[in-house]
Amino acid sequence: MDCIFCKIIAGDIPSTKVYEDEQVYAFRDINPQAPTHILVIPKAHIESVNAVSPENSGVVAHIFEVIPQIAKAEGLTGGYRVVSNCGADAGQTVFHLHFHILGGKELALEMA
Ligand code: DGP
Repeated sequence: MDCIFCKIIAGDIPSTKVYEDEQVYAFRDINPQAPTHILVIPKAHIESVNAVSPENSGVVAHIFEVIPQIAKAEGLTGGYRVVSNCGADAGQTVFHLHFHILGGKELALEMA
């Protein structure tokens, strides 16, 4: 499959890993928008939030168990933001479900 994030999971494209287990992979964003900018992705290819279903939503729940562990390990004691862009209008550029963890500074409040 021609998916950048599937290639990262497979090790065909290098990445800076911050967490991995059977279901989930997390790595540093190549174009950080904050001092800490990590992407958390399911190993199974899911296109976007729109493709989450009863059959695959277990991994999404698992991702939200993993995110606080990563935030703690990264020292994001002051808080952090979790973002998933869904579709072109939201600026989704990689069509493999991913959650941005942004932190390490006081983030702007504008959401749109
Ligand atoms: P989004 O715009 O929500 O689809 O975010 C995609 C993010 O993926 C964007 O912040 C840049 C990041 N990204 C794209 N290609 C690569 C890559 O090859 N390596 C890493 N580490 N990040 C990537």
